[in-house]
Amino acid sequence: MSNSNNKLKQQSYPWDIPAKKPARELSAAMSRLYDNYLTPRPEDNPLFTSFKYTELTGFNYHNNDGTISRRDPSKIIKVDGLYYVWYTKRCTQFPPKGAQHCNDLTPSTDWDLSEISYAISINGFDWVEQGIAVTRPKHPQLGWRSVSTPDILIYENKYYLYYQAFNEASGKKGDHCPVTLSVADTPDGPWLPHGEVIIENGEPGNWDQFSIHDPYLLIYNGKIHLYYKAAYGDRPDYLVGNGLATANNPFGPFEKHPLNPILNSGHETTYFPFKSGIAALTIRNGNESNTIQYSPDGVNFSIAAVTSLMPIAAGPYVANAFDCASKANGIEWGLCHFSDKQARNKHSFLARFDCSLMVNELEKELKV
Ligand code: AAL
Repeated sequence: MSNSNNKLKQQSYPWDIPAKKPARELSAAMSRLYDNYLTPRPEDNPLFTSFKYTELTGFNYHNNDGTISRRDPSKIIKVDGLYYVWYTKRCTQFPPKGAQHCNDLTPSTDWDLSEISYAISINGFDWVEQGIAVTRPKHPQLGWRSVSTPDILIYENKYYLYYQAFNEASGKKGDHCPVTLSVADTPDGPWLPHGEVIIENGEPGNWDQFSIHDPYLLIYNGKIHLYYKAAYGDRPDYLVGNGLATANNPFGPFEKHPLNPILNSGHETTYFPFKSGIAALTIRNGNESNTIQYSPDGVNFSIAAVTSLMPIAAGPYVANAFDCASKANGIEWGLCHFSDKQARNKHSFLARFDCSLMVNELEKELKV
């Protein structure tokens, strides 16, 4: 390291933090600094980051009367040099009015009466909305009331969109819905709905008995991994867990992991291959909100870093989402949503986040 770098490091720390846990007795705080995080210095911790946000072009930010909403972006994929993202799009005559006052034209929540739209970009800042990928099917087919919160899987040259499918307005009994999927030969569709529930809710009394939300797909060690969220209790302080179900075929059967839930906190799901394991953004809800977690096996997660102002419903660009053995490892940007929650104009809009969660070059070369 050059002298000037040394000087900078010395200046940024009032005392020296050795890389290895010292042999002497330590306070609880100093002891967990070595035990609970990837490295004691945040600057050396590849899973420590802050986040910055940028407005996007192409999404008509200025229609703020609550009748148009874009939220819950999928992870981003790159096909033939173009970035693709899918997201919940609501375009209704009226803004959401709650479960008591909703009807065929008036949504209950921001994601009621929604469809799944998609957009493309060459730089991740300027997007061109392409239109609806998955429409609401006719009553009483699965998802007739709303389809929302998509994520993408590429498997053996086909594209699979997984999403929430509501058969009643969200909020009537709870935010209850299962997950289904549509399949296409190209990212531009046409999308053929499978029409069936792809993961069953848990048995009565189980943590995931009411909903399977936020499907998030990776291929890890040759298996399709579908991370999901389930929640119980009342918003906003309700309990949230994330679970894992795996399959050898995009249509299932998906087997829920016996250790579920595998995260005790978090809300929308954001996962990515990191080193030889899987990392997760644990964004809000729960004792471990505002943390970035790492698991060596995709199942047993520990806190790797604590951070703040995390992207809501983050859909990162994950270069190796379907090939965990690839050299590109980590995430640097993605899309997320912000919500305006005022009763008269409830809606959400997409924005870009940037962060620094890449395995560093040296580690990549050493294949840590
Ligand atoms: C989001 C997601 C799911 C929920 C709702 C829309 O933040 O967790 O998609 O159902 O809220």
